[in-house]
Amino acid sequence: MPTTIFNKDTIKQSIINKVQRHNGVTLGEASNLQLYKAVTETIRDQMMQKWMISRHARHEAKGKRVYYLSIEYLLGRLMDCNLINLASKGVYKEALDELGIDMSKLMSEEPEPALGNGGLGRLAACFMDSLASEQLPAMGCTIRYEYGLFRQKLIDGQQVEMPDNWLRNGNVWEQPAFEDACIISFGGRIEEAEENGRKVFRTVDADVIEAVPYDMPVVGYENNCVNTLRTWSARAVESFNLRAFGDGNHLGASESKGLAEVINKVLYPEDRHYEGKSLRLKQQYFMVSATLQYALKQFKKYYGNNFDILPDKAVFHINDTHPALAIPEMMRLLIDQEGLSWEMAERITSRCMAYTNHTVMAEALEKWPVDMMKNILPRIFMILEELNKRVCERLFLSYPDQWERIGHMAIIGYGQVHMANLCVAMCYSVNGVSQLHGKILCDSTFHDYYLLNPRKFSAITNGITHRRWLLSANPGLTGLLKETIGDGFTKDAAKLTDLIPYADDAAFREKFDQVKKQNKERLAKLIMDRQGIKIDPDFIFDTQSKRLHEYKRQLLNALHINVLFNRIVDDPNFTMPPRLFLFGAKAAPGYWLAKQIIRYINELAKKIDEHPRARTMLKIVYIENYDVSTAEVLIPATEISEQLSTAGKEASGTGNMKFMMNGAVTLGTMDGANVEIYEQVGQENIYIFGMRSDTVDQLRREGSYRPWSIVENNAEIRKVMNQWQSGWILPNEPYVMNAIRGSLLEGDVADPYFVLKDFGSYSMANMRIMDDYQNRDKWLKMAVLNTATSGFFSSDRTIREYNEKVWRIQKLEG
Ligand code: 26V
Repeated sequence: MPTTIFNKDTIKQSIINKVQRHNGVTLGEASNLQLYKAVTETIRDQMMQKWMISRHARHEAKGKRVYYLSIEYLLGRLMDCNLINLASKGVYKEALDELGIDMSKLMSEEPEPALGNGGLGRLAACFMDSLASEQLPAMGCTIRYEYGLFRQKLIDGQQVEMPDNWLRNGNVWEQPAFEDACIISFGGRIEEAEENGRKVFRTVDADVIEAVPYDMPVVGYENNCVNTLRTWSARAVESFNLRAFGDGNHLGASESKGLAEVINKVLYPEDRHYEGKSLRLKQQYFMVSATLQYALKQFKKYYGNNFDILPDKAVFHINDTHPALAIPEMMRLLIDQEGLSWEMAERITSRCMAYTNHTVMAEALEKWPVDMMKNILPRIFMILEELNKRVCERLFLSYPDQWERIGHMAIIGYGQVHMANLCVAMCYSVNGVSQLHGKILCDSTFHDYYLLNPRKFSAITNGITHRRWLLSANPGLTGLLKETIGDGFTKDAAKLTDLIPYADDAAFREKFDQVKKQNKERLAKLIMDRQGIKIDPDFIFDTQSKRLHEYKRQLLNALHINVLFNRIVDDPNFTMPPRLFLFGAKAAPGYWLAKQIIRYINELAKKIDEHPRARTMLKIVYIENYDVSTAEVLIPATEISEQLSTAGKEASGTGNMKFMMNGAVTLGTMDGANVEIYEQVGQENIYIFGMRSDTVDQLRREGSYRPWSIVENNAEIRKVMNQWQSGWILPNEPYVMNAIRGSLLEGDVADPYFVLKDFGSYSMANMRIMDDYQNRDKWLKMAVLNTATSGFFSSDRTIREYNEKVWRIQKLEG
């Protein structure tokens, strides 16, 4: 097929043409936004061409494809990463320079699609990049939220949430695919009838809406694979339009304008408590039903009704339980629409569904009230009941008379539909996201299922795309690495180990340090521009950035800073290397205590700034609105990476990997992927503190932990507790610090995350890290070795592991 060549001259011409045709202005008159559109549309043209070629190649190959179902994709800006993957950054830079356009300014015009909360959504985005780079045919599927995660403002040190209207100026990277629109029904009644001697079910009087896909191309790194991220948007169906669908199932359906308007309006900002909100259930079903209808339509185009081979052609990956309704929905489509028997449908469904768990926090495991499920999705609920009956019958054979055990494993029990049990019972693969997390799933969370079928379970350690988190975010380090070890690592992150010998090369260490210095200055500028706060690039940059959550223990960090402050104030001879503590974290809007912790950190920052000696050694900056774009500047500037979660609670963590890759040294617990960072980098290049997860469990089981006794035995902690009580901070709102103190010392379960218990060990690790920082050779060597051994954490490796262990799809050649 004829293709367009994109070289410097055609790129320049395309940009000039676009501003003329679309905006009726010359290049000189065009606004930044107009220029941004013209440039990104040119890039898009280039991607479109590849997309078409790639689609043809995929259709020819007729291979298996993964549908990665995720309620969140935390994409971040796309312009730079797309250029990098197209291998076109250089030529666009030249073209733009010649046109007198500042490329980095244009990049900052792009609104970031924040269609996710944190780790889970960002992982899905990294996976899309790696799937294309590994040339594996995949479609990511999610919701086209009109409002992404809220924007965080800090007003008087408090979080205030603002809407994130990211689509306001359009989204150049997406393309509607109206031809794949489909109908989704909610509510209604089920009518049973006989057809050709077979019992059939019809939903009548349902509310129906239409799902319309918007597709975003995902380009592989320097290859010809372009996958699709499909985001579903809702629109109201007109009744005449509905008849045109000619679908008997929807007869007597009513239009539902209201629902269409709200269903994809906003991303839920919760990342903690599961809450049985009916709109959320509708969002989940909406996305899942649309995706499966499309997938079956595609399948039938090639293979007709030969559904037996569906598991050889498609695998549906359920990213946490949020898309778990894919299981009963696939059953519904196969039985009600395709006329398969229950047994056939169940066998096929269970052979094409795989599940990843991302949290063991009990309160985050989704359980929907039976009544809600029955009302909103009556047919799905019938299927769940039948599935539950059959699953429990089978469990009874393995665990005769063990009703309590079966009750905990059941899909429906105690008036709720248990989504994790649904996934574990019905998927052919269940995995955790780090080795420790995988072990916890087998040993405790899903232990009874594990005993029945151990081979179903695995652990696949998370990863990050080094293209965004190294090549794009840290061009300085990338340049230095290329001149030192060649550019092999850009294709294969494992080659970063070629850097190991350079840890002993003083001249190289010096250059490495220079890059860090420049990145610190870049961050200092961002903080000045955004928040008007001046920071000194000669301070140690120490960062904790992640969602705000008690188990992640930002409070441990803050408590320790408070102690350092007291040491300085109480002892005029006390000195320490000047250290900047950076925090970046959003709290779920309804998570009151988390929001108070934000206030505490900000009030502590003020206290430090007010003290003439403390401020020469300490500084806190709470970075407003921590998002992907901010992380891309923050992480390369960081020297100490704080990973403080209570052992056993953080499934993996992925920020930890990004910091490591950018040469930060980890100060952390033996939790999640920190354990594997420790194994890769070696014990002398990481600072580990705190209880191990087995000790944490034991202490909790014994119920013997008394945080008070720690306060009694530790004068420094006692002093802080007294400050909190005395009104030293927020004197007019004593309940704030009282609540924080109460969470550590009062109630049924005081200090549930062992902040006080781990404090001593954390404090000692901090002393070691400060000593070592002053030994420049030692420190820089550690920093270099962190980058050099981070290749394992490339999501390319993770994706290859998923493919070997779970999906088994064929790579596209070329
Ligand atoms: C929890 C909930 C609870 C119910 C309401 C909706 C909702 C939405 C998100 C979450 C967050 C829990 C899942 C999650 O983000 N887990 C994180 O996944 C990362 C990628 O595997 C992993 O690195 C983090 O350790 C893990 O916390």
